[in-house]
Amino acid sequence: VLATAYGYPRQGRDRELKRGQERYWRGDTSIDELLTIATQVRAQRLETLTSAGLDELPVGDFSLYDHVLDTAWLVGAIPPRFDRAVPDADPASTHTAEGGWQRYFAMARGTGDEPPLEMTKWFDTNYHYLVPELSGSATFRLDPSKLLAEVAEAQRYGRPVRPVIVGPVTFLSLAKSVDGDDFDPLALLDRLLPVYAELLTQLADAGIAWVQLDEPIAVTDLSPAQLQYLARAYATLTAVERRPKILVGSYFGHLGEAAATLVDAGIDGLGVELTRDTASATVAELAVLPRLRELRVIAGLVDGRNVWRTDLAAALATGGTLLGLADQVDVAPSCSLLHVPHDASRENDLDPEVAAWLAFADQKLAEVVTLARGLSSGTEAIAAELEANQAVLAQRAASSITRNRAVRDRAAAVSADDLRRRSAYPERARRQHERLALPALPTTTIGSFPQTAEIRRARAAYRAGNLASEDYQAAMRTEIDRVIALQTEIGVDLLVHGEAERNDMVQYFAEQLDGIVTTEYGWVQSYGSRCVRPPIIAGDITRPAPMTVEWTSYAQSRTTRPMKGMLTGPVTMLAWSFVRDDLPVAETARQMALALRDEVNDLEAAGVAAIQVDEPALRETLPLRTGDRPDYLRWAVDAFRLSTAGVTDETQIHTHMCYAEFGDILQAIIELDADVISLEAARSRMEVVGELAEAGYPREVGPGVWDIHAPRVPSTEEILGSVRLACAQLPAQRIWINPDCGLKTRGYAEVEPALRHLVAAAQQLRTEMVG
Ligand code: THG
Ligand code: ZN
Repeated sequence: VLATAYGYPRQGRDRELKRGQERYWRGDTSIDELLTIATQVRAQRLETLTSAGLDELPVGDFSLYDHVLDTAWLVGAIPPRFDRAVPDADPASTHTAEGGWQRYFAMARGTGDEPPLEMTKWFDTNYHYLVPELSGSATFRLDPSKLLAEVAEAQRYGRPVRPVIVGPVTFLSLAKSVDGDDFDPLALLDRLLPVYAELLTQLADAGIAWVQLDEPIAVTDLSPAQLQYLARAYATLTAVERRPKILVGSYFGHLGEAAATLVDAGIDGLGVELTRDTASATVAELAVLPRLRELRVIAGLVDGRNVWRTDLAAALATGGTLLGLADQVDVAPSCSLLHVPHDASRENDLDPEVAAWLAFADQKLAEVVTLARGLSSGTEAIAAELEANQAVLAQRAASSITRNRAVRDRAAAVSADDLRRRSAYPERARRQHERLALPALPTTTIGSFPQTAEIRRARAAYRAGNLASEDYQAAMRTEIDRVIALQTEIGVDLLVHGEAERNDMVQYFAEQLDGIVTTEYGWVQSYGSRCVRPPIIAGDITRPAPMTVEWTSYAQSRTTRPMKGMLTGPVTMLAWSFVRDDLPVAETARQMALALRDEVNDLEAAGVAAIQVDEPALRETLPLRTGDRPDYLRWAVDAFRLSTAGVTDETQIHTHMCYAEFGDILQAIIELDADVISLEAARSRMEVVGELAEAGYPREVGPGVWDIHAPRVPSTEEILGSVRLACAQLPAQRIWINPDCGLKTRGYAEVEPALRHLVAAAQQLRTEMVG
């Protein structure tokens, strides 16, 4: 029984790589300096993996931007537009050539003229990958330089090395057609497979015994055609004469039918997820597999995407069941450790009780090694570890942090009435319109205003204890005054206070809620060089004091125009945090919703007439298998409604969503029963409005008319065009005019003119409506 892993965090313990990347992109260092930092980070990783005691080292998971982009490069799937954008790069150039790197980063970040590859969520995680672009005429060509160099580097550590590569079916399934919707990139499989075949031979020549081809797409609902592609791919690859043994990696769920398809195709091994949610399904699927006795199985017994210590005894029991079934059973985390921070022992400010429950990447490696030892040598060999583990789990289960009687009682008492507004929308709308007295086609923004260097400095100084509380308050109030004055002067109808006091929209609330801890060093890569520190929901959630009421009331006191209260919704709070594994997530959502409900009600009591509860992540945590979706959408919608339904008819509830295709969840969006929803729409030319109209969306909507993710200012004409498009599909009385998303990443140089254009468009349309 070997201990191994599929991947490890790649930004470096102190985010050295992030700093190196950003310096290089700014033009402050050469590519050689960046590559030197990358080499040091890889050495640090290999050091960690070997000294943790792994018997077989994963390699190839490191990346200077994204592993899907690396796969595109590996197989030569470079869109022609980037050949043109970086013409100096020799088309055959490898990562070792400067021109090659320029083109690589052009694909990741764009150039002056050429937008980058699209970015989207890696399955249901919080990691974003770059979407490969393929046309029907795409050709492939192997460039294994990066992988082979990393293999050679890892082989110096004296242990077997197993390259981990995105498999061909997953790669093509994640790619996007640039030849319209009728072209399915999977049709390119036969052209792609020879490149993978050639790679296998080169890896064999490099002394590689096992290669891992990851096919996480196989844990989603596959069509019969996709299953056939999977069968064809692995029948072809296993037929390659000179090759390492092929292990197919899967994670984020159980394999279903795909398991038998893969094994029938002749693969030599299978990596399967066996964490608490999937263990029983996976064991059942494996038990009936043909040829299981000939296979190597890597058992993903340690949850690779959450931060809790594993129940070692339970994992050993699952592993023990497998030992009777497969030829060789090894142990690993369930997926790459990319999704968790480095080292829990580094956190100094955590409640020591909670700290003992945590396992980040380094602690997970130790658990994997312990489990492998227990499975090969018997439980006596790890008696001390088991005992310590049981003590921690028992302490956690008995802790007052994980069970708060009052919270449990309140959650249990939630009734259907608590999820329902007092009146139906038409009556609410009448009262809200009377109270707010806004013009037709009202204008508003999504909440945040630019976070200037001055604001960041004040916040940092306050946190470091170098700015007195009163001085910080004064600085933030001055900023609020400024933002209000600007909106008033421009003529925005429903104002916001600008959120200068907030860092991250999830972290800000997490820091003020009990039952949630935040970390000092718990960085996780989000995309490229960008990282987040997800809060950790450790126990039952309570709100010790109002969180936003002071700031919002102050802002409202400074203007006669209505001010919108701004909150992050319960589903997004969970999606962007590490959630508990000792309570159903629906229960945690309900606790979060109750805390937010109190905040919403307090804002209302303070005289705030419109309250926005953002749910940008509602679509992102949609389960991968369609069968699991209704249940998720039920509790997610209920949590939103529980947060917002406590107000009177006169209080207008807004919500906001972005970064997603909404098509799959239109019905859920309607069921949220928000009075107004603002949605990202500028890039797709208001497509979502048509979808909403078709779905019978009965309330108000603000389709974004300004794509704030791009550094450009839309003209009044462009905005007019967008609003006219929207009004052609839904009644103008139900349309709002607003940007796509918050403005915190933009500068005032863009925000001011863009808001002026937005208001000018609204005014012109109102005149036309009267005339
Ligand atoms: N907050 C949280 N999670 C998120 C988002 C968010 N997940 C999805 C999406 N938004 C991810 N987008 C980003 C955008 C920017 C950054 C991170 C994720 C970012 N991070 C800073 C960096 O790496 O330099 C660090 C930020 C910090 O100091 O906290 O810029 O909005 N929770
Ligand atoms: Zn947004």
